[in-house]
Amino acid sequence: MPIELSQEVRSALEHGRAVVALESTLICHGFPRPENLAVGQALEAAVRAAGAVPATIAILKGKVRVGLGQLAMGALAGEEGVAKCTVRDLPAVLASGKSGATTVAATMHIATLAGIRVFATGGIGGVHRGGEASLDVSADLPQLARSPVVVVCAGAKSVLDLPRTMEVLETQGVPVIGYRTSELPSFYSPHSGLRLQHRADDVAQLAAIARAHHDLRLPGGMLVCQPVAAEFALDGAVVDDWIRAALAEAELEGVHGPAVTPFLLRRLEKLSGGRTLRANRALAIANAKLAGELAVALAASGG
Ligand code: PSU
Ligand code: MN
Repeated sequence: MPIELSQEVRSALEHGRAVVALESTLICHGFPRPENLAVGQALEAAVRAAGAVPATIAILKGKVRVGLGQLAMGALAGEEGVAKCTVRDLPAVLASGKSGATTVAATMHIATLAGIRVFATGGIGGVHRGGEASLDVSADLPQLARSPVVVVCAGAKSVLDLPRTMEVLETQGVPVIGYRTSELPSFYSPHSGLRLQHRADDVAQLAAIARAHHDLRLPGGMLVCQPVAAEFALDGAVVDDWIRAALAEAELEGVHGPAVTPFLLRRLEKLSGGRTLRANRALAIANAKLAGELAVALAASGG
């Protein structure tokens, strides 16, 4: 198999220790350089501080890498034009011998191959606004129905159509658990107005749900949604105005397909004077920490 585990990740998995997968699209397309490297490193540090081993996943020179050293992460973060790889892109990018950043969907698939069961990210992809006509629905959603990984996120951004995103998750049988909330967070804001059926209020409760999910042998994953911390949260109505402006620009410039999410993130950063970036960073780090704590709790109980 063209998949290389770092020594540290391999050894942790062999000994049943806690490991947390991290994605690389967030590094290559979610944050601008040079801050992206600092974010990638901060996510790994947060996982370590919780007592787990971080496994950042990316394609480097045609190889799937699970666990990047400092050098590899630095090279990836500094490289321009790294391909954004969702599942359908993996075969061609691997065969080309080039590098690629993995989205939530691609990272979930690779984490499962490697035997990793907990994954932290910022926000998942979902049904785009107008998706009922364009059919622009992120591959993250069907992948959540296929790969048995717990994904810790801050919900999905309100650039998406959140009610339809929740409908697809329900249809696909993906459990969605609010962490200390009964409302779906909308990434920059803790609120969306959408109620969640299930919540956990501490890591032990979360681990109990994850264990039950695993024991049931459900074919897919589970989503844990943690709201952004209050001091970084942005007002939902204000963000919505920025989003509408950013979407209008995307339309005007004819941006579509995989370029949409990175384009909107850059525009929101400009429109908010950097506030969306700070919120994004804070929520991703908090998710890495929670994923680390969850992985430690699961490892302590033998999975
Ligand atoms: N959400 C963010 N930042 C990101 C992404 C999502 O706030 O960088 C990335 C994730 O890797 C996610 C992908 O899997 O965008 C979804 O892209 P698309 O909508 O093209 O499927
Ligand atoms: Mn898309």
